Amino acid sequence: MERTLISETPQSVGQIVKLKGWVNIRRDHGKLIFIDLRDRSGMIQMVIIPDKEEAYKVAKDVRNEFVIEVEGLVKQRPGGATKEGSATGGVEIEVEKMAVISQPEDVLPLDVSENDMNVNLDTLLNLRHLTLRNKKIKSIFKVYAEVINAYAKIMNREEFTEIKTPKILNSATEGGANFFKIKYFEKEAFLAQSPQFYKQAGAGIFERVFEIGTVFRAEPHFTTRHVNEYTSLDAEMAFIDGFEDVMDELEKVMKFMMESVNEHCREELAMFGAEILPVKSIPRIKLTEALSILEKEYGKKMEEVDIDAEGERMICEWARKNYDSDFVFLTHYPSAIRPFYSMPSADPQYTETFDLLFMGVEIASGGQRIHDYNQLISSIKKHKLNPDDFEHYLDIFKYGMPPHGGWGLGSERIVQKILGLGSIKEAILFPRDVKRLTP
Ligand code: AMO
Repeated sequence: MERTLISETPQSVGQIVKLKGWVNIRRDHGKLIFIDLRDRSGMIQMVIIPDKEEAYKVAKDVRNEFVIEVEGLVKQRPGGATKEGSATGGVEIEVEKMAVISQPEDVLPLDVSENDMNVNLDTLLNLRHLTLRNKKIKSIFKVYAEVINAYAKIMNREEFTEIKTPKILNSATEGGANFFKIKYFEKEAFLAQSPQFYKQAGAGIFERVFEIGTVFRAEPHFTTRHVNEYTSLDAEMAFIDGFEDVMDELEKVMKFMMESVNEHCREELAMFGAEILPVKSIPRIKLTEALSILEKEYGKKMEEVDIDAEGERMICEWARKNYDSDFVFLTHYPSAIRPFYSMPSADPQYTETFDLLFMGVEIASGGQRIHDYNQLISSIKKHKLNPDDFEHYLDIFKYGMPPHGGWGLGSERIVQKILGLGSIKEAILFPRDVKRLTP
């Protein structure tokens, strides 16, 4: 008999089906044994009665997380209602045959059958292979997959070509100190902090490129929004008239992404009590303007022209109040705090760059890039870097490069914020932080 998926059982009422999956939980009521079976498509309640002697014998030894195979009759449940804490809804299985495929070697260190698992972050991550089996925790990654999927879909629709760029580099892309140095045969190399140089090269070839790729940051701090390895959703587009074009495009992307999650992840959003506001026109505010709003409305004064995590939270609160928007662009960051490749504004103290904030946190950075070879060399020098270290990057601009710009968008922060997760690490299957290289 072919395997039936749990989600397909409502179409098989009155028939015998074969199911395979994990025992989510087993409950005994008098002589009856109830098992909630879990497979990739859902969960279903099964009943084993003593009359089915062989199946009953097997069921008596079955515990949570056993992998089993059953054959049984699909029956309409009385009232057709979903029983709280159990499974599928309208149907259940009256088991005829049961066999154990695989069983845990050890006593389970925790129970993953609960709807809300009350464990601390360390336990959640230390026992990741197990905790990820929990329905609610697993559902985070359904939303994650939808975010990635939607990104690829909209980028393709907008005629961006998907590229993959190297992650082992001979120089640090973003500068600063947060790069990992590695031993590369006889040389030293760097792990890519972003695909910046290569996506710009891509824009000089394909006009429009995007990448979904792993990047590495040697951030030494513990925060709820930093990890040392994350998946960046990058884009670069040529023939722009200014960095407004880049923001227009990113706005389209965020709108599509939020609509897709809303449409395809209803159950997952409900589990987290999450609500996504429709994305309208995203307000664009100069950083200097944002700083005066912070000072006037929140009594917060920054020492420099820059914004910190608290300021970002406040500005998002302000945008929600004044624009009914969970998103806000901050624009025109000072050149001193932006990478050397950023295009200067008419007032060269500032740059044609932006950050996109979402529900209190920065999720993307981007802007227009310098495309003139000589201007780029002088910007490298102005940032106290050595043009000799950027020989191959500079080659991109030697042979005709159109005006271009793009963004880097942190995929995990989007999911963290949509679902209201306490830490970004909850939105990563196997996260890496300063102390964590396992599991
Ligand atoms: P930036 O360094 O601002 O820009 O990074 C872009 C976005 O990546 C995410 N991000 C992180 N997520 C988790 N952990 C981290 N340690 C971390 N660091 C960054 C954030 C951030 O907004 N090349 C430029 C982008 C560009 O201009 O195209 C860049 O990498 O969501």
